[in-house]
Amino acid sequence: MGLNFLISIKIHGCVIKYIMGNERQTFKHSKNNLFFVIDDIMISRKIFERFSREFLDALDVDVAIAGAGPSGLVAGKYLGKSGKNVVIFERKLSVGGGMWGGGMNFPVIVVQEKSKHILEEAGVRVKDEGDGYFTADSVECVSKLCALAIDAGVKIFNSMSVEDVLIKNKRVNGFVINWSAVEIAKLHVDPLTVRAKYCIDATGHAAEVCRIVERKTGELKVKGEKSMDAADGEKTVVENTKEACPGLYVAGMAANAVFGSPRMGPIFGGMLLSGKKAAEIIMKKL
Ligand code: 48F
Repeated sequence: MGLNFLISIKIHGCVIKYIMGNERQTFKHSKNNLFFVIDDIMISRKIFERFSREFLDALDVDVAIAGAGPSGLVAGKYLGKSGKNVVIFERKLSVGGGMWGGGMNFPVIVVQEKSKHILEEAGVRVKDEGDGYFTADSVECVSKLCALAIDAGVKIFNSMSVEDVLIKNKRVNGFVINWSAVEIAKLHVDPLTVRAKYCIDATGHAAEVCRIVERKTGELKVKGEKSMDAADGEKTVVENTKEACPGLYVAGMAANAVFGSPRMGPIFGGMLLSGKKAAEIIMKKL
């Protein structure tokens, strides 16, 4: 509520009503019609006001996730669905990480029987190709996994990178974030900090958050991923989904990078199951 003034002007039979003050809006009355007249500054105001509200809500959360690839989106979805306050920071403008391109840019991914339910819960049309192999359209997968995470209440901030962690009592207690544009332009701009009860590194092959912890605290050793072996990679990515150091969990390809297991290419069942496992472990602790 604020102080508002109503200004009413009649031009060529049209009554223009302009409300000045906090509730600023312009309406044009013409005969029985009411037209909404767009104010450029109101657009800026609405964007900034909503962003501010949502960003304030993200400053102190249950779970903060770095990376909105398949493992991060799935972890977020299950945590969000259980009522936890979850935020994902994604460096790029787009979510989905390495899922969009399927295999070598053929926009199809492969999943196994035991993981296909995660795609089906999102409404993805999974095709049985025989012999235990199932396929899905990679663009459909990203779109629907993202929609499911958002519908579960997860807030995704794109174009924001995790550049450090918040450490308290030798435990990871949150992320230090900055605009990706600042990072890319190498501008000397100090970041902001968010607190989280639990953090997940879902940054993919680079395992960026774990590498930061390794470099700055020495508490963690990132072994580095091994060459392609789909069978072993798919098994180990789920096994490796765990707490990498106090307060910080790893999911997806980051888990195999930290614990020195193989990559697996465009079979995504392990990514989905890893995201789900990370969420389940953290849900038990919250
Ligand atoms: O790479 P990505 O898709 O990770 P994932 O969930 O899935 C791996 C598969 O895509 C594929 C594979 C499956 O067989 O091997 O590679 O493990 O998604 C990681 C996301 O994290 C973002 C990055 O832009 C991508 O969207 N990311 C990376 N570093 C940061 C980050 C960072 N420091 N801050 C924020 N986002």
